[in-house]
Amino acid sequence: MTHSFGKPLTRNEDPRLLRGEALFVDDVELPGLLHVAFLRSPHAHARLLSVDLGAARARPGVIAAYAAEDLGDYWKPGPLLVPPPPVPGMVFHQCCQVPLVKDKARHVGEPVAMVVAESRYIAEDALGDIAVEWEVLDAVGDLEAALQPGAALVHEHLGVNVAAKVHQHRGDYAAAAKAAALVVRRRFTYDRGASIPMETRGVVAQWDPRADRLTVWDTTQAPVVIRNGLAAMLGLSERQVRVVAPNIGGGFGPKMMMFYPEEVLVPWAAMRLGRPVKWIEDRLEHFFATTHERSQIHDAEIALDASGRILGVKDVFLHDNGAYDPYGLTLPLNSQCTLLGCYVVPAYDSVFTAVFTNRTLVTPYRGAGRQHGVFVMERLLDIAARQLGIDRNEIRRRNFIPPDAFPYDQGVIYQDFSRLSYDSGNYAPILAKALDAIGYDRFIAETQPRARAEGRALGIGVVCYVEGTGIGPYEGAKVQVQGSGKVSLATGIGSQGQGHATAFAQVVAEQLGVDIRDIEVTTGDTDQFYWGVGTFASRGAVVAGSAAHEAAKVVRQKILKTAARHFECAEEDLVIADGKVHVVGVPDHSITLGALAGLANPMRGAVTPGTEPGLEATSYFGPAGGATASGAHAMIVEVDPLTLRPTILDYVVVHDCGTVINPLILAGQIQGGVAQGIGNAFFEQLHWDEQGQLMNASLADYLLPTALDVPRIRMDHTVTPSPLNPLGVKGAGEAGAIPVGALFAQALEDALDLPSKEIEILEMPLSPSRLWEISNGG
Ligand code: MCN
Repeated sequence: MTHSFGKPLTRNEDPRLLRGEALFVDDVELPGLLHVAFLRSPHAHARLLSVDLGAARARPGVIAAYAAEDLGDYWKPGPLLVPPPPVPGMVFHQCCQVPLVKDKARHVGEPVAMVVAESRYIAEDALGDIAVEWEVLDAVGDLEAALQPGAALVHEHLGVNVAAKVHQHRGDYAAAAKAAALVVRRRFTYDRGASIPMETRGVVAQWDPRADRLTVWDTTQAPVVIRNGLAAMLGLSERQVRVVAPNIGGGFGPKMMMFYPEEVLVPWAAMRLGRPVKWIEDRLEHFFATTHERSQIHDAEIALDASGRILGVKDVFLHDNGAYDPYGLTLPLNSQCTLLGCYVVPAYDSVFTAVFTNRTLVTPYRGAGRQHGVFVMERLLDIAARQLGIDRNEIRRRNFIPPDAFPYDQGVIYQDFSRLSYDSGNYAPILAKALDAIGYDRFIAETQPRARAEGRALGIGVVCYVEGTGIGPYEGAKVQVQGSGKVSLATGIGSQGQGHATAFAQVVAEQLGVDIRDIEVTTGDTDQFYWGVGTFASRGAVVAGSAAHEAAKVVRQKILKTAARHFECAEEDLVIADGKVHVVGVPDHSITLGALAGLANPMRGAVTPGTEPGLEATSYFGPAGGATASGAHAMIVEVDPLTLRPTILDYVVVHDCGTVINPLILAGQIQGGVAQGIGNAFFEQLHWDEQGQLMNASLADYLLPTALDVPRIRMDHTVTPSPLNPLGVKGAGEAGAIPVGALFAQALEDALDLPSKEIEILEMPLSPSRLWEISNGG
């Protein structure tokens, strides 16, 4: 058999992407295509008094202009995408975004009016013709001030800015704190960043009156969910809507949001006008209108005995929700659950308050709230280790969940609404490998003292984390052997650069014995695969990969059955390899899979009762629970004593994502995640003024790491297969990004020798100027 599963094969999809031949949404050109521009609120919080579209409508080349009242019955808030978790006693207020502002704008950039014109230029010019009267209100930005009596209200009818309050606890934290030899209490803050995919969002929609069908090309991570939602919102049947998510230049979570106003308005306009309509987000719009992530304030404490064993953790935190909450509580719930990390925490008491603010909405962004939990826990452990005089790695070792304790029940409700249970793991070898690879002992004994003697500020950091991956509910896959001998595989998830076309082909190739170059994978087209959920939570490999495996297994059986009839032999005597089947020991006498597909779909005679024509199968896979990946990141950093600019001298990732499908793709995923993590830890931060105006909404002002800032990442893996899926895989898509903040904080503290001055880094992200203030006691 041709084995490709587990091999570092280059990606099937790359040649087309590299040659610039791949279809992205903006490449969709259709006869009679119209273009859209949106008038957006310039205010963070303002009552809309009037909108006058007269002059815009009169501009030559403008086909239509719409405000909220023009939408009629189609004006309604979008759906709640993720219902609140079943945590007893929780509070949750649902306030979903509307397509166009009707009564008041709740963040800068919220769409107020839409102009459809013969070109984008004309549409943009017409925005200047629209007269809007506003009554500007106080903006809610600061999380703590938002909860004070008398604060301006984002949603007046609620009477508060509380979007949700969720308390989860197990064990008796008060007793743990009372019995503790040490209790460390600190305030940690994690500030907002934007997601900056190379490709911004975009939608093209076409209504075909002959077929009564709507086709929508959308930069979405969840085409099936968009199809279903659009059908409901536009009064169509699901069969009347086709959503295609073609090649997408990065999604990272925000393109999972369902629905953005533009995603509904563009198809609606295409149906109403009977002409195809396109909207491509520009970068400025992206900063205001595409979801953000990150802002949280944690007041956390850890109680330990004198040997450094954790007795309990308490955390009270605020989460910035932005102006609406269609995404439910996924983010703060992830923070709440991921804080527990790789450790035995006998008592846990955590309560979060999600706060409405006059800022852009938040949805998951690579890591999806997990960064915060890891940052808080790893920082608490660092501080506790220092105060107890225990080595920072040793305190982690002493608290690791032991390998024989899995499945490990964490006793809290997770984002998939099940009780969080780690399926498998073995953390000590991961930490040992990371320490070894980074040369920890030698660095502490020799390198750092020598560097300090030379006046150089070198520091080392090592942190551990878990990543909840591979959650349900399900994905499906259809595998089909064509008469040409080529194999097709279709699944309902979309791809944004993860290499699915190759990795899933490797899964199928393992069963069907074909070259992966002969397997054509289609993702993100609802006409190709009807059911699905989406690409998020590092679930593609686990859930869609397993569905592909199951479907390929059934096709393999069909191949064997058909070939056994053909050769008049037992199925057990057959070998499938190199796209052919032969009887054991007679490789020269073979039949191709294509010929077998023909036999399975005969033009004469009869198909045997109980047999289906063709060599194809559709299977679904729904995991019983998430697959918990884990890892350790280690870094050596040098800080310029004058500018406080850090340079990463070495970076090591040791990672366990169970069985690996393609080590090359995995390496790319980790490398990309770390680069994003570095951005989030040291470069990317959104700055707002008191009126809720975003001050750095451009790539000149919002800093991204460049190739010079991202080092070569050295990687190693351990393999603890997941018992919850047939491949034993765990996800890996977010692992690179999750622990980088915690790692930076530890390594920078070490480099600047801050503990000797009793200075701690308790916030993310950092910058040279902020580091200067912190190290000078600010
Ligand atoms: N993989 C593997 N072996 C494993 C695990 C994963 O070979 N044990 C491979 C998979 O087959 C897949 C890739 O690694 O090709 C990522 O798989 P997985 O971890 O299952 O993640 P998803 O496919 O669900 O992708 C989503 C994940 C998330 S949540 C974010 S955010 C993210 C990420 O992937 N966004 C990305 N990686 C990204 N990469 C690119 N280029 N662009 C994005 O938008």
